Amino acid sequence: MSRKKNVKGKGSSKSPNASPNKSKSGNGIGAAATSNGVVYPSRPSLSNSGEFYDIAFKVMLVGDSGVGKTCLLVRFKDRAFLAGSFISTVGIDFRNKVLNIDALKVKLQIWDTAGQERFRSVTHAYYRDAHALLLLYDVTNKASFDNIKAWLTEIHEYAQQDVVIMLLGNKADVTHDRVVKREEGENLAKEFGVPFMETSAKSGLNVELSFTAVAKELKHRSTKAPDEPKFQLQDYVNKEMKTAGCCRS
Ligand SMILES: Nc1nc2c(ncn2[C@@H]2O[C@H](COP(=O)(O)OP(=O)(O)OP(=O)(O)O)[C@@H](O)[C@H]2O)c(=O)[nH]1
Ligand SMILES: [Mg+2]
Repeated sequence: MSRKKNVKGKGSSKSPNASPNKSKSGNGIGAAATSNGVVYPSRPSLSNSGEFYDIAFKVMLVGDSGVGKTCLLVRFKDRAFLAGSFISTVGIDFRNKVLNIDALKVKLQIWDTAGQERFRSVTHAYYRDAHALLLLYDVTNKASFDNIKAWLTEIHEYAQQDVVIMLLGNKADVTHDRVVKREEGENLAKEFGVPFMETSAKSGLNVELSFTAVAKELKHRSTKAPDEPKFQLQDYVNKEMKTAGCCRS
């Protein structure tokens, strides 16, 4: 991802849904039908990156400015870390990535929002189309953790009721400046009934896992037979997760 400042997704001609008011079936994802907001192409479709996919979902990264949303996305998409000076996102941007989930090609269209207060009205408009939200705080920034409750209130106000939410405590690679304990994150997540993980965009800790887990949950919801048991997102994450100090990428 370019670190240049930009106001909308990478070139509105490439944006599948530059206007949040467009219908999902007309958004260029290659959709033929939608159900519960989930996009089903009638046949495998081609994403902007030239990759075929069977099913597509929108995921949004939200949280205070500086918690590492852009870095998390760049780590996931490009397997790189944006070190150096911090360039705050302006408005909203997106990247696509196709994952292989249980023999299906699942395209995640990942929206990277600006955490700064002044862009809040821009990002509110995108919430209602999101199938999943990754809500980040920074383990070295107490205020970003304290603001999680306010973010959840905002999410409940603007997002779909059944949106998948996952809480991520980012920058878990930092040891000496850590001010939020892992247990505090776990307890907050339990209080609000959302899955939780610590991540590091720098080391790659749990980055792939956070997106894969969400993709699995969304894929399972959209393809599961009525008598099939629900996918247990937190159980899956607990099984796969590595804790800070170890090194899953
Ligand atoms: N140590 C460490 N630093 C990180 C990590 N993730 C991000 N950073 C640093 O934190 C700063 C902010 O990262 P960004 O990804 O730009 O933050 P953001 O959440 O996108 O901020 P806004 O765009 O303003 O909302 C940058 O200087 C990054 O290098 C991480 O996992 N570990
Ligand atoms: Mg950013």
